[in-house]
Amino acid sequence: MITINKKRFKEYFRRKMNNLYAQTLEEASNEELFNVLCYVIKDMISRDWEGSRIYEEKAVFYFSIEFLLGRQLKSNLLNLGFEDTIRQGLNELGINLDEIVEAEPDPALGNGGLGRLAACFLDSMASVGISGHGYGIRYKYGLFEQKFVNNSQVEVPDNWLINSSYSWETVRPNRAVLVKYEGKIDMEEDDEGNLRVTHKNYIPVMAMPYDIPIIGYENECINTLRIWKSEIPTRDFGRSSLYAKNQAASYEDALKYKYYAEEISQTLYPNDSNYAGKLLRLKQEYFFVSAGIQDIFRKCRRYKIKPQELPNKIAIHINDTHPALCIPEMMRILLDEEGLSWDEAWNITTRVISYTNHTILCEALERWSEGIMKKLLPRMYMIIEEINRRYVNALRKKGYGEDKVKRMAIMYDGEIRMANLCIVSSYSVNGVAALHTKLLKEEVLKDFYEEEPYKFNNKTNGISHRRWLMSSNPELANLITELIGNKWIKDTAHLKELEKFVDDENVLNRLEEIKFNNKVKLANYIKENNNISIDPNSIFDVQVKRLHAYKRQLMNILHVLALYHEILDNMDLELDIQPRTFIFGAKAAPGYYLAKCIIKLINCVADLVNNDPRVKDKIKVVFIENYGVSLAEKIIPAANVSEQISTTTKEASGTSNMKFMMNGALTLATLDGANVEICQQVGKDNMFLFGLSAKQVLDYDKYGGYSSKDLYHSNKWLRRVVDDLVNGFIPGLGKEGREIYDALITYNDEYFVLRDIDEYAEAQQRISNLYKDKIKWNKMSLINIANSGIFSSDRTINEYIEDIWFKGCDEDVQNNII
Ligand code: 7GP
Repeated sequence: MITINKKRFKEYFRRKMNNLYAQTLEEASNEELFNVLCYVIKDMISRDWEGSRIYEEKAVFYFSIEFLLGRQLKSNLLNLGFEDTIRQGLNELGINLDEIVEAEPDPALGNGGLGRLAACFLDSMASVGISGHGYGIRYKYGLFEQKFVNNSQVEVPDNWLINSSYSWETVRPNRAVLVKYEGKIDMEEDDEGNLRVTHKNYIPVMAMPYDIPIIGYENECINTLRIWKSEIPTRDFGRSSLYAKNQAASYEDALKYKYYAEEISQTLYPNDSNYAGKLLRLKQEYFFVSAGIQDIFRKCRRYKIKPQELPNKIAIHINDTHPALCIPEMMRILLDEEGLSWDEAWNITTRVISYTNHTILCEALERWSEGIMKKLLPRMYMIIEEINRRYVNALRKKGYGEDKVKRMAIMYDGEIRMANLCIVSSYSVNGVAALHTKLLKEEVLKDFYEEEPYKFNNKTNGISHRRWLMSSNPELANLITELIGNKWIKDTAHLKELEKFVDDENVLNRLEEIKFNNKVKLANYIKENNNISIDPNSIFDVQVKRLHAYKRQLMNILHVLALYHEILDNMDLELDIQPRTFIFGAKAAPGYYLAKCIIKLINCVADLVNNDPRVKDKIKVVFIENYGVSLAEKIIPAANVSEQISTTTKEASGTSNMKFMMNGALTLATLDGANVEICQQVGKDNMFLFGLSAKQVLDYDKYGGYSSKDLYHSNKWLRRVVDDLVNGFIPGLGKEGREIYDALITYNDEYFVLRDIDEYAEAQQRISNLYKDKIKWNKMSLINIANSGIFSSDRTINEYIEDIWFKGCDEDVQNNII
């Protein structure tokens, strides 16, 4: 058990400051204080961290091209149980812990949902106490920083490693591995008739591992997130490092080679749910996959685990298709290095690898051109080709028509379809919410589901309640513990006990008070950073997530515009409008023009509404710049309304919906993604539902029948707000308004914004009415908190462990296709 003593901590802290910076505490900046605190904590956990690298049970390796970690200090202190002692100790040294917390860089090594989920999963794997580790990329630049210039988004590089290192990480040069690109594959038979595969003339890149400790909640389990940095080989990897010597004959060549290598881990691709098909991205994917799989084999060899034992000893999980090359890379090592036969290698690989799908949007499905794969990764290409050949043969043998074979093939028409590769080669394929999994089975992956139904399963997403409730909303967490004891911390199902207090006015008032305090804090932040005054007594109505047409921020802002008209039209009547603050936070992918136009629209409407004295502050619009994990921790505890308004069927799960609910916000939602399950938990009377059903959307998609133009012509208020986009009503909005208008009218409103907006406005009206009844509102809020326990990522991870990772795959249900 790691313990801490205040007096010794203070002494150690002073000494460490002196060791590292040769200065006193008084001279140190907040950044330096953070670094010192971080090293002190690392020293304290080092023994447990080392110990956790020895496997007694099955180890899980979670491969993800993104880990959106957020700051680690507070969450580490919480999990170690050190926060109070360290806060007091620092206080006595004249240092404020909260200021140090803010000095930590926020590693934004992810875009949104998928990357943040991976971070919550690491936290939960450690907290439920399994040996579960992450593999990813140490991007030099994380997700860009967002600035607004003249109301438009401008991207600034996120130089989070400004001091070239990150205090939580430990670099391990002796664990560096070599990743090979390009070149050519030679196959020779040796004297005994065995095929020997050699990769010649390749370009070697060194993968340097940086380890970040992942600390479990009060359980001494410390796992590792290992992220790789790309470099030119600086140590001897045998014959391979010859490349650097021979090829880099001139200074210019040497520079080119350095650039080639370092570019790989330079930047995170800023696309959320969108596939770009860039060569560099494929290099990145192979880079961390190859390094990780080699690393796993090195560990297994060290522990004398034979290849045949792997399915009982390790589980490899691939987070979406970006790490799909785990499959051919594992095959390569088993075939070329371990000397196994194809059938043996295939048997092992397909009992180790499991796969999660995160989206059904077709623009997100990865398809690599065969030509690119063949040139960049010749051995991967050969192995994928062989998997495909066997698979297609097997399908034909079953007598399937060419249409079906075409749909299911891994390689078709010059392209490699990574989702198909993953489905064929994994023993488990899961969606991330019940509705999403149903759509995978019945629509998107129907052929595969019919073929191997037992592979498919659902794992509804979850969030770390430690970060998203205990750490970001301590007042609420304390109230909960005061009311029901602390069992809920280790098992969130206990939150249900809060329902006992649903008629307790005293408790309801305290809930309201806590929410109010959080709102005041957020209002202060907004005043300081956006210079907008907002009233904490108004409803805080929040939509924070990536900007994407399917998430329909557009519907939200068009409704604001409609409210604005309503206020102006009825000035003499002094409309009884419940004061509202509409809060947005969203980054758009830099190349996503429509999304950027919507950002501009929101900012321009904000200027218009906030500066019109006739509005008398009844509505305010705030677009908080640079939304990310750290801001989410400030915003979510302060929300009254959670906007989860995607076009039904398009949002696979959503996870902010769960965070808001757990913090007592009421959800305004379509029955999409995990909103469906939120509704099952709280009942439809405790949220605000609207919009098309999944079936209606699917029917429109299949059979047509929707005309946004007809709606536009038949609905007066709709026509008015849509016309505002192009008639100069919104100052500062130029050609962006036309772009949005065209998406809605000329191109028939792909995401049914105009189709759903009437019902959305009605639901908003219900919210306004209900907010007047404070007791009722607080009751609903309490019911939401009480029923949010199921959305802890501990529950999700336990399901992955039980149904996938530790269960593994019986040989008799495995690859009965090939
Ligand atoms: C997201 C889904 O859009 C979101 O609904 C889900 O909650 C989240 O994954 C976690 O499962 N998908 C992505 O972020 C995504 O596809 C590609 O990103 C880089």
